[in-house]
Amino acid sequence: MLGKLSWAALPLGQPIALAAGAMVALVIASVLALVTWKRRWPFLWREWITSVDHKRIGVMYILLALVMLLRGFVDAMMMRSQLALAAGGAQGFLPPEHYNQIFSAHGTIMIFFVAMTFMVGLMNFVVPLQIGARDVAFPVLNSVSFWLTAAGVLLMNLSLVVGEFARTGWLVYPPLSELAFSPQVGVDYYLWALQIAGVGTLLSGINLTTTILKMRTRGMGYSRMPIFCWTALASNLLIIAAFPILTATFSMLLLDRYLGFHFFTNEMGGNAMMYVNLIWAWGHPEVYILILPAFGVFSEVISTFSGKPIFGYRSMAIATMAICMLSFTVWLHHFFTMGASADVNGFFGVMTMIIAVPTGVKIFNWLFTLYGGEVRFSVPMLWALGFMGTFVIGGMTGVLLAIPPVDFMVHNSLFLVAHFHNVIIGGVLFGAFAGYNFWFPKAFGFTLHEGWGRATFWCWLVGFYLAFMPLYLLGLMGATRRMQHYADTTWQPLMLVALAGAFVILLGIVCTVIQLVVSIRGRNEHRDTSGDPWNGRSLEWSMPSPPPAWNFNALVQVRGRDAFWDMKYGRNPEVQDASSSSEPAAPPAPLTDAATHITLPAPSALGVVLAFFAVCLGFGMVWHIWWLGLAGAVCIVAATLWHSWGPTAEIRVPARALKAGGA
Ligand code: HEM
Ligand SMILES: [Cu+2]
Repeated sequence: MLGKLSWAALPLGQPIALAAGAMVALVIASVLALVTWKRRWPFLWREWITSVDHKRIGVMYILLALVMLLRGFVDAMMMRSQLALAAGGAQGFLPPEHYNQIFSAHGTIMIFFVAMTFMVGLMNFVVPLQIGARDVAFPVLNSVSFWLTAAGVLLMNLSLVVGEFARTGWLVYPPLSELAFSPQVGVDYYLWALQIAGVGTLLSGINLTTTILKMRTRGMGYSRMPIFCWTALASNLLIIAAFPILTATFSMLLLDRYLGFHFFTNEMGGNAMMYVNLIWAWGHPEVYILILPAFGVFSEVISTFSGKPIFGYRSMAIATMAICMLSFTVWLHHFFTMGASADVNGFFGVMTMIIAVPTGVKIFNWLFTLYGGEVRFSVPMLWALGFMGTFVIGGMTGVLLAIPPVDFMVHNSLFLVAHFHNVIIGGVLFGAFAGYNFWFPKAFGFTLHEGWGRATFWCWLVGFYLAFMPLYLLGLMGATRRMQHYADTTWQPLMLVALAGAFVILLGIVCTVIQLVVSIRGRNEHRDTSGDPWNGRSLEWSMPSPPPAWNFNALVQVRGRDAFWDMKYGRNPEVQDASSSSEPAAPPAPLTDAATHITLPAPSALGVVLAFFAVCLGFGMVWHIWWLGLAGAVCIVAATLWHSWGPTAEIRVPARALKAGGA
């Protein structure tokens, strides 16, 4: 009846996991109790859980990412402490089988549920506003995407208390992840959680791509889209192209594990190297899925806080699309040591270095945007400047790794760990924080506290350098990644510096939380009544903060780049492009589509219902509770059909209600 599930699945003998599980359960229980006590369930259900408003969904994605950042960071602190202690004969406090789960969970959570989730959240919130649309192309599907991501998060975190997580690293390479070497449920948790979340991501990619292609307001030609929309377009095209590869690869591994197939085993014609190729055919585009929207955020932030249009708009858009294409031609640089010929390695090394060219173009464009601008050092701008220095270092060590002979020396070492944290923290995470501080007032109607924002930034910046620069040295000294202890005690001082750095980052995380709390409590002093706290340039700043559910009372006609700047100050000669010269420079005329009413899709429970059944499906399959898995699958299909053929619920907002909404 319960498959492999028994009391033995609970971590009763592991005090750390038990305490962590109890803590999480306590926090969740108190939140639920508080909501019940305050009688907020109807409100939460109606306004958030079933919301199909892209802005609310974006906010929920970001909240989820911030919570998962805490979870992933706890893992990081444990690993850093372990490695600070376990030198020479010492074994530290984490036994190997536990340590292996921690680095696997850390990597998986940070990539899929922090970086990815944060970026998808930002794109959801911002893109429709910037292109002048009322919502994404498929609002209900958007909610489904979010809830499937949340289902993946829940399933993966369940492994903390029921069973265990994979011990294989965040990409579960076979043959280690095959049944013969990982007979427990860890790899299954990983696979089902990411399959479910991955479907959500793919749907969201389709949704946002369609939105950008089809929902731009009148006059918003491709060459007038804000750069963030260009990067979002590139990122979502990559999602559409890459995520099916991930799903197919995981499906093959699932078939190996559940039905005795031999795609990636060492016998019966299986080939583990095929897995490594496939997973990186998704994996390298994935890093650009993450970094491109961050580049977009920096473009918006740098041009806004320099008071200038972005320098080299056209080259920026072209560089973005070039990176998008090239990202599919470099995957082999992740396994130069696997045994391809020198020619093959050479080809992929050169292709990798070529990507540095469009990236360099971007860096220079940002520098020239700053040059001669009236630069304001507000919090989002600090993140952007911190990014420029840090990311360049990370990029350069990346070029080093792209040289196959060098990679043979430092592959699988802490040098590599330093490199990818250098680009992921210095690029994606800094971008996420820049965007969070930049668009927060738009979402909630008040700005975040400046002082605590600055403190957050400096802690992360200093903490990052302290925590990761030593890893470059350690890597060159021979320290490998994924090791639980080491014999060479000369490594220990650098490990201690890295631990100190992690503590400084911890301070940064504490500052983030304080910043949020202080800002919410002082929201009346920090009200943004103008809707345009930063003297913004694109359409999202043209409406009140927070925007009404329908975004625009009247859809606008766009006559050039930096559309809102135009509306405020008239045409800016610098941003005129050839295609617009024939149009008269009249003030933008609102289109009167809202003469009688605006139609909005009604809230829908489909997303949360599907997520519930998806968790049943995943949990059932992980524990071989076949009836539960089957029931989950059948209910998913049934609920989808029921929704598709059911009546379409809509809300009509009459025109006279719009005046209250503003602009
Ligand atoms: C915030 C501070 C962070 C610290 C102190 C930290 C620390 C670490 C450590 C100690 C490892 C294990 C290295 C080893 O195997 O020896 C690791 C691995 C990893 N980290 Fe982080 N990390 C942080 C943030 C992040 C972020 C933000 C991301 C991505 C968004 C990330 C992604 C990864 C990945 C993918 C791995 C590889 C896991 C594996 O080996 O399978 N980390 N990190
Ligand atoms: Cu790569």
